[in-house]
Amino acid sequence: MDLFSTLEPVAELAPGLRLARGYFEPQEQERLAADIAALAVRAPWFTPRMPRTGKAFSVKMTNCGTLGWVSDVDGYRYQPLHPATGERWPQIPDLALRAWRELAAYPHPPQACLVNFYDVSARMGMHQDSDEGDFSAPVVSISLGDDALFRYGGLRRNDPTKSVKLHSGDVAVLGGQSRLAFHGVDRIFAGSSALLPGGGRFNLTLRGVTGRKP
Ligand code: MD3
Ligand code: FE
Repeated sequence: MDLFSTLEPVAELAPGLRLARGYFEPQEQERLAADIAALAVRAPWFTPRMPRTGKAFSVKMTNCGTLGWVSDVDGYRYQPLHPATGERWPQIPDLALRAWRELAAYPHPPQACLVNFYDVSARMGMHQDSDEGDFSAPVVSISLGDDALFRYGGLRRNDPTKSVKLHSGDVAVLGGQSRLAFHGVDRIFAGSSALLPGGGRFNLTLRGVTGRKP
């Protein structure tokens, strides 16, 4: 029994923004990382692009669940099929669903799980997660692999920001007053974790999308 992780509190970083440090034990992190590697064989990584300009994101993405988030020149949207294969997205891994059940405080299972892969040079600019029709569902974020420097602010782009380092196994819940807070990833710390064979970071975000059951 790992007393340290058992005693680690779920910290509230801002109203509605909770961080469960070390929620997943190392063995569970291994299993979830393997699930994601297998998932990415069936639903290959794609490079999202900015609407209008077509500029590529540095992060690679795939999805699991009923709906997946995609972005291309036509815009951001949720869709039931992979943009390249035309197949439905694979199921959300059980361990990720367990985190949602234990931490989301929401009566329905998630409809979407966006999976981001950051190589050590990838970043994500400050943005709001506002493509979901239902903001009563929180966003549950799972970090695996290298540490990330995460930045979050308020409801306006120019509100002051704070930074926090996210480690492999940490789970953040973005709900309540923080559900629409601006946030982004400023950097990945190369070599900080041995979980992913080639280094880098996976981030899973579980989401409700339509306010209906999946
Ligand atoms: C807000 N992903 O895919 S997860 C996204 O780490 C996205 O890949 C980021 O933003 C990532 O839309 C962040 C969501 C999240 C996690 C932790 C937070 C938002 C947060 C901590 C504080 C504030
Ligand atoms: Fe986001």
